[in-house]
Amino acid sequence: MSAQEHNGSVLEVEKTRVKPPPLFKVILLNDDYTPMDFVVVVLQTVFSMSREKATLVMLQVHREGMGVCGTYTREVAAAKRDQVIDIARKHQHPLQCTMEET
Ligand code: TYC
Repeated sequence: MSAQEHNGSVLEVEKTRVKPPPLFKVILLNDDYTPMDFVVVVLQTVFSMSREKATLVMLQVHREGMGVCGTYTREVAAAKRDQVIDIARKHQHPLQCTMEET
């Protein structure tokens, strides 16, 4: 903190800068059993993707083993990861989802 003269009065200048929060990728993992249509609906529901975008991401995961669904702050990423895991479990599919700092 430093003092500056301004219009005859002394102002304290706050120099502390807050760091931007760390960001986390939510990553969807491939498996051999979860139906493609189910994955598309999950991506549309949890990540607000269009059907077209969700289909592209699902196919990328299917072909390459994993794919990024989006990048969020820690709490939002964790909530979305948990939502995917919960919906999959409820429907007895082995779909897995994880998060990783960018
Ligand atoms: N590989 C699955 C199948 O052939 C489809 C799938 C895609 C599963 C993406 C999971 O994250 C996933 N039915």
